[in-house]
Amino acid sequence: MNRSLVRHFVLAIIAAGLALPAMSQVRMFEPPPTLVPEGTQAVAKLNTLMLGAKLSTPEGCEKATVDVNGRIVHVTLKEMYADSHIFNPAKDDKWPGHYDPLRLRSYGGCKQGPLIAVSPGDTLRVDLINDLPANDPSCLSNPPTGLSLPPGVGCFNTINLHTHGLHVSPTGNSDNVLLNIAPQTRFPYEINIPEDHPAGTFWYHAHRHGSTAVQVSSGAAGILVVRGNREYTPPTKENPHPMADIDTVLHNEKGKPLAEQFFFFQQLAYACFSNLPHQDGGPWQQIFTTAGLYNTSSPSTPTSPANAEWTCPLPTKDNYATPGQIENFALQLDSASIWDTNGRFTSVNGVVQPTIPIAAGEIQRWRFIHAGIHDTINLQIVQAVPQTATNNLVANSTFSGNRLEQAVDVKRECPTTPESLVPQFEIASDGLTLTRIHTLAGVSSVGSDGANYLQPGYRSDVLVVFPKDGYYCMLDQAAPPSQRFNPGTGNGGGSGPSTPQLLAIVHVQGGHVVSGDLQKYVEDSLYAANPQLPAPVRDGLRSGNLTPWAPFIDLPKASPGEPQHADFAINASSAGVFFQINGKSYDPNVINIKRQVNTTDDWILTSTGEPHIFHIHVNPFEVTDVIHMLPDGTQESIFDANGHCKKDVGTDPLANQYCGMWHTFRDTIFVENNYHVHIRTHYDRYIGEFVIHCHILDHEDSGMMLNIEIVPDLSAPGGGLGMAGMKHTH
Ligand SMILES: [Cu+2]
Repeated sequence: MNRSLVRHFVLAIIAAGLALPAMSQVRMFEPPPTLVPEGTQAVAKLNTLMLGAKLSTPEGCEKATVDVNGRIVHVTLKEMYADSHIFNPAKDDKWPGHYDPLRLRSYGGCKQGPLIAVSPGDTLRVDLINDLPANDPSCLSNPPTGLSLPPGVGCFNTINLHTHGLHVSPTGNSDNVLLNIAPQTRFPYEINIPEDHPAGTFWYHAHRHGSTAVQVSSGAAGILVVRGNREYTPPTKENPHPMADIDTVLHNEKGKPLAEQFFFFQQLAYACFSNLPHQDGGPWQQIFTTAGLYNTSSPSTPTSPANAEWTCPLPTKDNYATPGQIENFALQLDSASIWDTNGRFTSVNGVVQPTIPIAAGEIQRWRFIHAGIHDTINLQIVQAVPQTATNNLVANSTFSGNRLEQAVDVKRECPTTPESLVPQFEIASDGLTLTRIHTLAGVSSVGSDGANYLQPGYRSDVLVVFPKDGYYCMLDQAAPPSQRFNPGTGNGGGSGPSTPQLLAIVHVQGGHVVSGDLQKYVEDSLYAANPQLPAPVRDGLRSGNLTPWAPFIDLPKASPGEPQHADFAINASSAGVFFQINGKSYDPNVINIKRQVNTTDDWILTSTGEPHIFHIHVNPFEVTDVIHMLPDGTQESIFDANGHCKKDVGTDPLANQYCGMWHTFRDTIFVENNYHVHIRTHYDRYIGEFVIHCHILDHEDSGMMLNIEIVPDLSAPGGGLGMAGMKHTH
């Protein structure tokens, strides 16, 4: 640690001691950091854009800037190391107020980047400043041995920016993830959002191959919301499905927009290292845990430091403890089980287990964004048992201890039963409005049945309403028993925690009691609030029909030809472990798939060995079917003729997360073993080179990615690009 780092660290300790709340104090929900535009014209526009968003300047945040001038939204965004803190309820945490110190690479210096709001037709300009140190040992041709970097992983200070889910150009200085923005340089992005772009919940994150997981798991990610004000207009012969935005329907009878909240879920995988001076092989080799120092020689036995919770001791002159950092890919990220064992908590807008207030009977739009890199979040909301003066763990937000210790309290205070469950009324997935409200409800012996299954990269917009006063728990339900991590055997991991985890507390107070069916209450409220709609359209709202506001209904049949394939597998041989799609690890110099613009393809997605998560840039896809491949060789759709999950779906408890996806449009999808996920996509409008990859981001960095190029004309020389063979050999 050099002198200026020591000074920063000391300042961080002082800040922790003086400014942070005590352990027993409720941590209030914080909206995401939001930019304040300069200039009156800009304020006027942003006020209409950022409905209800509270301005916030969380500690540790360096101000990014935004300037709105007509249709141009100009954001200056710095990726930098910044010091901040995060709550850690572990009993042995020694930091004042249980706030561990962090030093993370992030956009704007907050634990997440600022919320960026745009409208269809806007130009989003982002001046991305790479303020990370130029001295980057992970980028040397011979990196320090202590980093144990797998092939292709490294250059942790080289960055770029991906607008996840946006339908924009993937080339030049638009949404181009093949760029390498070097430390101490600046890059101007110019992203033209088409006039016909759907409104919805999107996000942005670092996507430079080899450093994506390190950066995203440390906060180089933020919310990108596209707001729309296109009112319903009746179809015409020329335009059978005019674009209309669900935003124009989500208001009360007086026209006041429904309050909305963003939940940006992060899995900040920080560890505190013991960096000995002049250590052989460089720093970042030893992680403090409750079972001693964890390093690459730690065994995989249940009692090993490799399976123990990470700790952050107060620094002394002998322990050489660092703040919480993300610097060692192999130790911190590259494992299906690490998030379940490392003792870290999934945070919401940078806060661990915050409390969010809401009135009974108030319908709100909650926008969930899974910005983690590896672990599923099985999101359910349940009513807590009544809180009293002597029994007030939920009311005072004083669940203490690690996740295993908290699990006992969580199960007692937040029981998951058919009676306690609060349904979620999903109106959009991956930012795209659904054709009908998808009700997430129902509890089985698995506990997570009917949960909102959020995989890394997913977004889900839900309407929520709480029937009466009291405390409610937002839970990350446990993975199904067969998928839980089992130390020592190497089984499982990744599909959720091994015990239910508390994500947030909802405090319902005031308002009015809702008795009876909550779905009917929500649908009737939407009906009552929208008398301007033609009768049949308005009537549809009363039965959950959102088709007029869904940007996509059904793609026409695919163009002639064989379907495309993406088969994910981790292949081990004597030569090493390879993360591959279609038997190949990522090679930036190869175009793996070339297709023609304005054509439509069917794709079949498969995973071998363990599940992976398919993500494609630029164009969303339609889920056309999910086929179960039975051991006897027969194949069976999980859906019935009406697109509902068949009753007996699966001996595989992970397959139920496809229920509700039939013919929905998405940009990211879970691919379970022994299932064929059928999708259809139209390569609309944009040509150029972009990527398909596993959204388990440590898999992506390790090679689970391929290049696809969309060309003007497949049958023309060079794909019709005019300069055949200019760049790539095949
Ligand atoms: Cu994967």
